[in-house]
Amino acid sequence: MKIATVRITPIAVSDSPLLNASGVHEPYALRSIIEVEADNGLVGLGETYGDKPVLDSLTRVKNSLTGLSPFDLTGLWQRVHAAGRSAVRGVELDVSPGSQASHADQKIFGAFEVAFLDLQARSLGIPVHELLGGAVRRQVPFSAYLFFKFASDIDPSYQPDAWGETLDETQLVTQARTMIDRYGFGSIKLKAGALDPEHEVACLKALKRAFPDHPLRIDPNANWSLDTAIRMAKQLQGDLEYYEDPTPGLDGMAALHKATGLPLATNMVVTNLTEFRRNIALNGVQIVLSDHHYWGGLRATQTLAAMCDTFGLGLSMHSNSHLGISLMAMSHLAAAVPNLTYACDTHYPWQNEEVIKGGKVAITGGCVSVTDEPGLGVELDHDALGALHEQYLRCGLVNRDDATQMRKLRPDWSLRRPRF
Ligand code: GKR
Ligand code: MG
Repeated sequence: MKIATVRITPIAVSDSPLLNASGVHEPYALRSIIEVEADNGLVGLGETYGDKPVLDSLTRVKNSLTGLSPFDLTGLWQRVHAAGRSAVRGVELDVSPGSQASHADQKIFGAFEVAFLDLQARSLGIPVHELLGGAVRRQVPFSAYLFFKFASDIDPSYQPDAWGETLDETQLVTQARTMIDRYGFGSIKLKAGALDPEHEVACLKALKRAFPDHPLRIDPNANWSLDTAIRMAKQLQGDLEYYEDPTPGLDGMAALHKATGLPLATNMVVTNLTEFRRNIALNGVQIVLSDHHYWGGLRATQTLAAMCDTFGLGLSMHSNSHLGISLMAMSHLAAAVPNLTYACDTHYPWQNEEVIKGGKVAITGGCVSVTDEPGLGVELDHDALGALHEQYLRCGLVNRDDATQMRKLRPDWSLRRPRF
């Protein structure tokens, strides 16, 4: 079996005005959909970031893959390296590690690796979780990912969303209740770093009162100074499953852990093995959020999992806005990683559109099921793909830029990190 054609299709997916430390989500989230077609007609699927630097790199690599065996992951690495790193420079959004140029090769390799693995598994008639060594769980738990947000009518460029505004305790508890009723999530993550920290902590405490049995996480994306993070920690003692990236830098996180003893988690300061090694020396964070999109694919994330196991760190999973191909890649991976014991993050409930046949993947009892269907178990809906590609061309966005979007809505807003 040899690769005959590779197709990369950029798409834009409607998104809501979700707030974070860098500003607000734009009306569309950008993704790239990858199809790797073999000479026997089988197609492997992948999904990754849709920002221009990534798209350019994917496009540069894709033609060099023709003729390669989809089992030849070493050959894939060689072709990614040969295409060179320079093309991936561009916008860097530090709440979104995938946008960092330092992860260029891992990102591009990982995007194709998922499609190669999907193709391998399809050709063997086995699911990806089996290819990865076998499932330890068939139901993969995800957490309710809550955001402060504006109502969608804040600007006509947003599609109407039924979530409404979420800026206070009551609205946040309502958002949580809707998500938990709809999807059955058993744990909650609050995206913070957007509003005043005292207010965000009061909101988290309202969640604690409303959902006393749900483990809670708060993630200010390093928008709190060390002093603020310590002050908030005193109020949060006992409320948190883990405290995710409250303050900038590995040294800051190490000082915070020393001062508070709270379990700290990150998707910002341990994003490669060099940072992993430094973290062990500093005891900065105790839980690493994996993400195959920038760790270099599914197998590299299994290596990260083994490293966490060896060094006694916890393992969870990070998410950015994504669709079902990414969700299934995350789920097959999580199914095959024994020490991934925390519910994974997912933005999936915030997206209404899909590119896979049958529409949205079901989340039931807070979990995504992995089955024995070959590969990732999903097929591309070409009509839906075409429509979302048209949307990409129409919307005119080519890079994620939450700060510029915030300034459109709040002209006096400026980006400061840490803000609080
Ligand atoms: O979508 O606004 C967002 C998130 O803040 C995302 O960009 C982060 O990368 O979810 C992520 C996180 O856990 O930091
Ligand atoms: Mg995070």
